[in-house]
This record gives sequence, structure tokens and C-alpha cells, in this order.
Amino acid sequence: MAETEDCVGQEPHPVDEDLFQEPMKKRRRSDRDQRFRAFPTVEQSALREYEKLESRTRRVLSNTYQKLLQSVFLDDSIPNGIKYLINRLLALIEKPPLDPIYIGLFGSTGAGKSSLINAIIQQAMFLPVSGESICTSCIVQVRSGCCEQYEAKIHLLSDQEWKEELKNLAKLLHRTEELGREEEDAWNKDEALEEAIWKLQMLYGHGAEKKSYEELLRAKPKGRIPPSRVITLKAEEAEELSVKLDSYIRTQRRGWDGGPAEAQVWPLIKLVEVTLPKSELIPEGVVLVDIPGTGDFNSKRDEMWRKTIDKCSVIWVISDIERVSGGRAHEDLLNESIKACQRGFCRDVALVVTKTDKLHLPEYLRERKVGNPAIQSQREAVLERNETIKLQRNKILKEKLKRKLPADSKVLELSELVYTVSAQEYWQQAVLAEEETEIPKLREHIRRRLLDEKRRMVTKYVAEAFGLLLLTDSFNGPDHLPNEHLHMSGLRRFVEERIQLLEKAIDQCFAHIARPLQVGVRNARSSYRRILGACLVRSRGNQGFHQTLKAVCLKNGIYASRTLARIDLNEAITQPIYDQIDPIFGGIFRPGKPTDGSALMPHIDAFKHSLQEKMTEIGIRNGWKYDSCKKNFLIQEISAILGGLEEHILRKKRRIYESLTTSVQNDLKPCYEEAAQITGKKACERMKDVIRRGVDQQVAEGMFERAQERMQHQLQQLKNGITEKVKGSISTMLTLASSQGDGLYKELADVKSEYKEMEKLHRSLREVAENAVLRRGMQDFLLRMSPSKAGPPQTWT
Ligand SMILES: Nc1nc2c(ncn2[C@@H]2O[C@H](COP(=O)(O)OP(=O)(O)OP(=O)(O)O)[C@@H](O)[C@H]2O)c(=O)[nH]1
Ligand SMILES: [Mg+2]
Repeated sequence: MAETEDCVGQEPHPVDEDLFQEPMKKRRRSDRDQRFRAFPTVEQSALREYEKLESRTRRVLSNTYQKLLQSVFLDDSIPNGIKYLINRLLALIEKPPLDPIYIGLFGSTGAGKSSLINAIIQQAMFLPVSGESICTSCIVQVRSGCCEQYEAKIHLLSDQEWKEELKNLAKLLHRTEELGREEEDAWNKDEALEEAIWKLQMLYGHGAEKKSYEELLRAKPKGRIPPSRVITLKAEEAEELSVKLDSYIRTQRRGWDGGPAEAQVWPLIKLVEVTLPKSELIPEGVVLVDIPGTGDFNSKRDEMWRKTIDKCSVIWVISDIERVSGGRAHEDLLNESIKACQRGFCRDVALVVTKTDKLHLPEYLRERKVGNPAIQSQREAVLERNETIKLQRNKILKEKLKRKLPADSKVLELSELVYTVSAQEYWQQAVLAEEETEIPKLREHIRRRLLDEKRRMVTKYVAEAFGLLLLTDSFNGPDHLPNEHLHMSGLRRFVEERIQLLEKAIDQCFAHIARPLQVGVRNARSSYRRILGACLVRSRGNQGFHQTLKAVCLKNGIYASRTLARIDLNEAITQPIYDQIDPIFGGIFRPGKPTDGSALMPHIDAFKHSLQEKMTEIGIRNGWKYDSCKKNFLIQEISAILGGLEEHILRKKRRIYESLTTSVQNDLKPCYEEAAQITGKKACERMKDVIRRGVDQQVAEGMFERAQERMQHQLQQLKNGITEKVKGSISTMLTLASSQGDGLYKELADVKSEYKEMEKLHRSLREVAENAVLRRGMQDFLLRMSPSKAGPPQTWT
């Protein structure tokens, strides 16, 4: 991203340049214009206007900052108020333009994730794909930058992280028991074991699996590992990079020997980041993330897997059309995505059904209900089936989301939850036209998302900057009314009262979860044996399960690999509690407006409004003629402080949500450790026994109740955190607002011109929004009038 920011920074922007000339009049084809080639004209203009607004705001802030610094530069002590201003200005100047929007493609192996990314970025065969075996071996992030080159960064596990994995792999392979022939066979078929051997052999060569941990520490890896733990590849052409990258990404066959040297570092790869040159098709600021499989045995990689899912603001669950109904893996992935909405930042889940071209016409016609108009061609059949699937899956997915998420979640309002795509037909167009492959639709989804985010972010940024300029300017205003202090202390009392009310409201809001938690705990107590039993039984009995179970215990109840479905005992036995609390939990942390007082944010909003109202009221009563600036600033600044709170809450949400499983995992740790030590005859059965007994004992001693308490405790902590933060910031602000009278006032540099400029920028926010609506309206109108109706007029050049 550094390069990206550089490019933005280099753009010359005289502040007084006329801001919103029609783009048609200014045919300057700068890099900036090029960057939005991915957008149809209407969206291009809106994005460009928002970017201009933002960079000019930054410029004004920077000028103000410099002036302030100059005026206090030689002072021995800088008044607190000025310090506050300087820090706030700097924080705003350094704020990144837009956090990247991560779009996660999440799906079982072979579902077509990598093929889909290739189609979206219009680079056939760029990422490796395979029809035969598991293909993508690690998380791959694809974005476009502003440089001409293709670049990839391969991030490796750190030395420490690898040592930790090595220790576990060695433990897993350590065989102290005497095995019978049958057990020997079972041992050899164990998936966890196979994977462990494979990783060691890949990195250290044959025979590594027989070495002890200490010996492995001394062994020299075959591949070249740079000290920075990042391998950077560069290329002029897509194909060139694709070839270089292939063996890092592609899963290597087991038992394979020799092959490319690059592949030898495969067990160490944590993440691959690919940056394309300015892309025609994915705009800068968007990152497509190929998330293969269901996690990893290595804790660090597994954590990355979870975190990657959680940082996605859009998740596409990718499913092969032939597996979309009834597949267990598909359901698991869907559930995981919905969990990501609870834990993380995800606001947008969609189901992307792939390979819609796969249709056997005679079979389809026979299965199809009679009575509908006759279907003649493959194309008609595919399109009809797409419609049917959309209707069906849309309904199912919506119902599922409704059960898990609060009723007014944004994602439930989305009209399109299901896409039916064909990456193959996108290239071949033998049966379907480009539009019908729905790849363009996915691109549009991406663009809309980016535009929304940009609009939201710039609006907030400009408003915040305006507030700061107001205050800076007011420092240079005329002296204050003599009875100023009186009002300030009144305001202080008012704020204290309001904070108490806020605390009460938060308590009431969190109280909603108490009952479902209780019911959940009861359900968990009555069903944990059955759930645990199901987790510990494999369809093939103990065959091939021995080391996997050991791996589960070594990892405190969690085992994830590329080949098996994820096993998480802690999550499984707490699921009945989650089933009860999910909608309530989602409700507490939902963004947007409340309906019944169960959500947290509206209470904070109400607090904010009451404060702002009070300020206005005081202002009117006292005829704050000169101080309208100050009042406005306080109002703005209250929004800024409380806006920061929202992010704080979002970050805490994950810990709180996971507190149930974390608590259970902690309680069961001794039992897992005991089980992991078991060796010798019938080790698998004995391990299971230890786990069963351990869980029984913990449940009897109140494990689920403790988990419940911990979640409630975490919520209390969040409440305390919120009130502490509010108290701290508001008190700084009130001190600041009354500081001029306290002798902290200081003659500052004149920032009148910056203030005027900022006022203008603030006013034009509305103008930009109106322009966007107007242009969209015109486009829709033209589209309706055009006889062909062949999609939106797009200018790709
Ligand atoms: N017929 C058809 N085949 C497709 C389509 N998209 C992908 N495939 C095939 O499906 C197979 C798997 O595709 P990949 O893109 O490798 O799947 P993936 O989800 O990335 O799989 P992993 O990397 O193993 O997780 C390949 O043989 C692709 O050619 C499609 O739209 N139509
Ligand atoms: Mg793949």
C-alpha cells in the first residue's frame, strides 16, 4: 500500500483550483483518471469528486498544522488546548485514505474460487487452478496498485512460529507404542500423520520424519529462506509472474520428490500477496482474498485464517452448482461466514454458485417439471436453472441469516444474496453471453461497495476536519463572555448525569442476553455428551483417526487441515449456547437504528444527541454570538469522539463473542494435555476416554456456567471501557472549550483562510452527494429511453 499512497501524495492540488468543474471540460488524462477506468462514467465522476474533496481537506489540515507549529515553536510550554489541537490535526492528516475493502472468497476445495478470481481480474490462468486435487495451498490476496509491474510478496512463518510448529509436528510423529499389524495400518492412514510427514520431508528431505525435535532444529532446510521472511517476485507481464508464483501457491503432491526448489519452502508460507498493475477491473482499495480450506494445523496460520475471514467486509461463499444443496462442507462454510458477521466486520454475505455451465440437457429436461414453456437450448436451460436456484437459495439463505442475525441487519436488506456464475463461459462464451456469466455483476458489486465506503469515509473526514478548523479559528476569536464559567460547570454536571444514564441504558441492553445465555447453558449441559460423542466417532472407526485425535489434543481441542473438515471440540460443545444467543448478540452490536432498545449503539447516539442539544440550548440562552464556532466545534467533536467508540466496540466484539469457547477451552486444557500424552495399546480409545471423563468432570464443576459468567464479565468490561473513554474525552473537551478563559489562551497564527476553505469544502459535501444522485438519475433515464437496453453505458477506456 505504500506505493499506492505515494502516488496519491504526489498529485499536485492547488487549493484554490475550481473544485467541481464538469469532468467533460477538463480532459486532463492524469493517472488519477486512469485509476477509475474500472468504473462506468457516473461512478467515476463521483469517486473523483470524493477523492478531490479528501485530498484538499488534507491539504488544508496540513497548512493549519504547520501554522500552529510555527506559532508555538519557540515557546517553553505549550498550553494543553493547543496540544490537543495539534495532536488531533496530526491524527487526521495521517489517517489513511481508505482502509482496503477485503472481499473473501470462501469455499470447499474445487469450488472454483481461484478460477473466479482469474475471471474477475481478466487474467485467464493467472492463479493456479486444478480439477484433480486440492490446488491453492495458502491464503492469496489479490489487489491492484498504481505501479506498472506485477508483484508478489510471499510471507513466511517467523523462526519462532516455525519452531512452535516443529515441536508439535515432532510430538505428533513420536511413536512410543508397540503396534499390532492392524493398528500399524491404521497409523499409516492417519491424515494428520501423513500431512506432518509430508511437511517435514518437503522442508528437510527424506528421513526428517524420524528425527527428534532437537535434531530438526539443527537440520538445514532445503529451500532458501530469506532473513526478512518475505520473498518478493516481480514481473513485467502477468504470465511471467504467474509462472514464478505457481509453485509457491500450488499444493504439492504428497510423496513427490524433487520438483521446483521454490516449493520446498511451502510448509513455511503464511500468506501470498499479489499486486497487479493499475487494473481495468478491480479498483484500487479492493482486495480479493482466496481463502482455501478450513484452517491449518499451524496455530499461526490457523489464526491468520480466522483473522482473514474476520477482516473481510464482504464474504462470498463459493459453491459448485452440483454441491450447493445438501453438502455438509457447504453448510459449515456458510455457518462460519455467518459467525464472521457476529465476530468481525463483515456486513455482506453472498452465495456465489459456480460452474453454472455444467448442465446435461436431456437430464435436466427430464427432471424438470412439465407444464412450463418448452425449453429448446442449453442456454435457456442454464438460465432457467439459474433463476430457480436463485429463488431457492435466496430464500434459504435469508431464513438462515434471519435465525442468526438481528431482524434489521443490513445484509437482510440486500436484494441480491445469490449469484450464479460461470468462469468457464466467461472465457468461452459458447453458450452464455458475457452478462449471463454474471462476472460483470460481481464486479459491479465490488464497485458499489467501494463507492459506498468512499462516500461514508470522506463525509466523516471532512466533517471532522471542519470541526477542528472551527475550533482553531475560534482560538483567535474575540474574548469570551464573563459568565462563561458558570455555563461550563452547568454543562459538566449535565454531562455527568447523562453518563450515568448511559451506564444504566447499557446495563439494560446487555441484560437482554442473560436469559438466552441461561437457556443455552441448560441446553449445552443436556446435549454435550451427544455432541462430543459425534465429534469423536468417525465413520471409519478409529482407523486413521489416532494421530488426528492426538493433534486435536495438542492444539487444545482444535484441529484444522487442508484435507479434513475442521474439528473444534470447544466450539461444538458450546454451540447450543450460541444457538440461543446469536440473534440477541448480533442485535446488541448491530449498526444502525434500534427498534426495541436492545442495541448498544443507539444508546450512545442518544447520549450524543442529548449533549449536542444541550449545547445548542445553552448557546441560544446565552446568545453565544461569538461562540457559535465553539458550540459547533463541541457538537462536531462529540461526534468524532463517539465515532471512535464505535470502532472500539467493534474490536471488542470479537473477544466477547469468543469468550464462551475460550473459557471452555481454558477449562479443558488439562484434560487435553493429559490425553495428548497417551501412548501404547488402544491409545485412541483411551484418549477418547480421558476427554469424555475430563469434560464430564468440568461440566459437573460448572464449566458452562463459568463460560456464561465470563461472557457477562466481558460485557461489563466493555461497559466500563465505554464510560471511561467517554468520561475522559468529554472532560478533555470541556476543559479545552473553557480553556481560553483560564489563561491558557494564546495568540495563534491566523488561520482564517484555511477556515474559509474548509467551510467551502464542507459545503460542497452536499453538492457532491447531490451530483451523484443526479447523474445516476440521468443515466437511468437514458437507459430507459435507449431502445437496446443493453446494460449501462460503460466507458472502459
Ligand atoms: N465447467 C466449469 N468448470 C469450472 C468453472 N470454474 C472452475 N472450474 C473448474 O473447477 C476446477 C477447480 O477450480 P479451482 O478454481 O481450482 O477451485 P478452487 O476453489 O480454487 O479449489 P482449491 O484451490 O483446491 O481450494 C478446475 O478444474 C476448474 O477448471 C466453471 O465455471 N465451469
Ligand atoms: Mg484455488
